[in-house]
Amino acid sequence: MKTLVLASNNAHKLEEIRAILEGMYEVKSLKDIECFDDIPETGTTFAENALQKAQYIKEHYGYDCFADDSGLQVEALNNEPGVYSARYAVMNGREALPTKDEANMDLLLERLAEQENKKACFRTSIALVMGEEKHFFDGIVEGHIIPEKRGSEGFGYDPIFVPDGYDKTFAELGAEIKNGISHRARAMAKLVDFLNNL
Ligand code: ITT
Repeated sequence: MKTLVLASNNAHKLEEIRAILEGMYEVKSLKDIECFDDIPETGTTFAENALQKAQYIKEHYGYDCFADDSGLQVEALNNEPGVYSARYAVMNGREALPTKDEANMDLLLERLAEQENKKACFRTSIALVMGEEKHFFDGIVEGHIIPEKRGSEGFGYDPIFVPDGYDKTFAELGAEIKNGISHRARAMAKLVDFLNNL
């Protein structure tokens, strides 16, 4: 069986993609290939960051590899927080309190309070480095930001994001619905489709 490395240690992402590619590819994590490096992620777009991670593994460890990078873009804030979604509050001099996710959402809600346009989207880019080839798969889910947090499922900005076509946040809708329409699910489906057709 062919081997692909997923350049992530996120157990949830790994489990999900392993189940989908079962019987076709053996999917190894960074831990499986004994990579404990601090892989650089210095790009200004999701695709650049994803490629940087996947290429690093190909160059240093020799495996074909894919990596993803995701985040939230808010139209009225010049597409902030974007590639800085995970570090938004801390990068702006805030403490990650009571949690990193709470601090990120609080800052975003503050900055958006005066704006009428609440449009936002989540984006994922996946980069696949296979032999000499590079391929990209993008996923997007459009929606808007609400002024208060609602729901307790999911992670990150889920409690303040309502996807188009729904009146509940991702944190209220839960995993089953979210995984059917999310940016990550859409990008992953394109990757799987590509691999199935090789
Ligand atoms: P890796 O170790 O795989 O890099 P990560 O937590 O950095 O994991 P992502 O690159 O997928 O994950 O996402 C970066 C940030 O964007 C994440 O920390 C969240 O704040 C936000 N984000 C991404 N996808 C999200 C989602 O589905 N729901 C809510 N927030 C999300």
